[in-house]
Amino acid sequence: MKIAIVCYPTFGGSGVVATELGLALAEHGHEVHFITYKQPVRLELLSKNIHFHEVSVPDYPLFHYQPYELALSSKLVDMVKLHKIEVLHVHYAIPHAYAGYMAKKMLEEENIYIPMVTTLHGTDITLVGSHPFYKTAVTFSINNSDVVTSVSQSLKDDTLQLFDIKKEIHVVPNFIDIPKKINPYTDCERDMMAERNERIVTHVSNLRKVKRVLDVIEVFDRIQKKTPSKLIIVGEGPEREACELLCTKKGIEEKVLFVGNSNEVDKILCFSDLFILPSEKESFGLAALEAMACGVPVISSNTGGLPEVNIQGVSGFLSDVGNVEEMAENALKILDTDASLNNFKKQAVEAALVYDTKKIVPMYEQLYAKAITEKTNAPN
Ligand code: GMT
Repeated sequence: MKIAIVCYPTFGGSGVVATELGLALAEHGHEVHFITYKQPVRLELLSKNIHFHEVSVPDYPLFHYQPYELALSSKLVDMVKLHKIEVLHVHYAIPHAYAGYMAKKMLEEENIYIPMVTTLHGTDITLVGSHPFYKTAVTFSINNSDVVTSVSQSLKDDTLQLFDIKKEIHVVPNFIDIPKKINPYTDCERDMMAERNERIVTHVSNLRKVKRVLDVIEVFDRIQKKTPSKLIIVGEGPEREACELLCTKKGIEEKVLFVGNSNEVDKILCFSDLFILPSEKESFGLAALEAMACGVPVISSNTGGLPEVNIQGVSGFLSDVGNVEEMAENALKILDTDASLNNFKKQAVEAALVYDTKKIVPMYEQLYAKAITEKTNAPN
């Protein structure tokens, strides 16, 4: 199949999933065209099956806001015609599903009928999309997609509750290429980060309020009082300064490393002993799945799709949002002895296997094939 993927090219989970999907589809022999404003961060190699088309929005002084949707829909039309693309897969409803719909309509004027698959990722529904400023357009875009998928059952439930949805929503969970994650590094540079007797605790996110990074510090503070440890915080975002201040206030600044955005998350995870994700909302929690795939047990909140990923008492533990005391107690249960830690590490990998690329990507392939057949048979 010839597939166009529209996504955010940044460090966010939706862009990561879209990129990994494109790479897996290309490995299966499909021709994949990424269409976005920048080459996606995890897309390092272009190849025979992988193409990248940049959407440029020239600055024009009349525009207070540059019209990205307009440029994207025009680019989609041009690329579909040029490369004979058969299916559009847009990740994140805003504004991608809206631009995709416009592209479909423009193509129909030329008797080209192309199905659009929209994948809902979370914040496009729970945080931004349900805002009254966007809700009408988001509802319209979802209802006018040919296929709608959500990355967890929890997100499907939220979408049905928040919007008036007339389409079936297929749950296609996020995934990870587990074999690529198992022990990919021989030179774990653990010694650069911590002493031999110290446990390494990690958090990866975009450090937005919804991630409750201050809770990470609170949990870590309680851990480090009981067992020698270091905290590594990966990512950049608006909460960083408040986190640094809290570390200083608690006198633990020497034990907390802020490493910023990184392309070496796997490397950091390979020497981590525990991952903390105490988010306020999380439709899936790809970061938790990545940690588990690298053999890192997870302490998380029990919000949204996290209970579908992190299994209580198996891959880690879940607590109510904000219950930092319980999170710390559970963390210490995991870190208590080498035997308990090794057990949780093993179980974390096993729990992650449910979401291996090999199991999930065929679900998308089947949806594409069905959508293409239906569109070819009965254009509307
Ligand atoms: O919250 C983020 O980290 C970014 C956001 C995004 O849009 O990229 O992540 C959302 O999509 C990810 C991939 O499907 C999910 O794993 C995250 O749980 C989800 N974030 C939220 O729901 C807050």
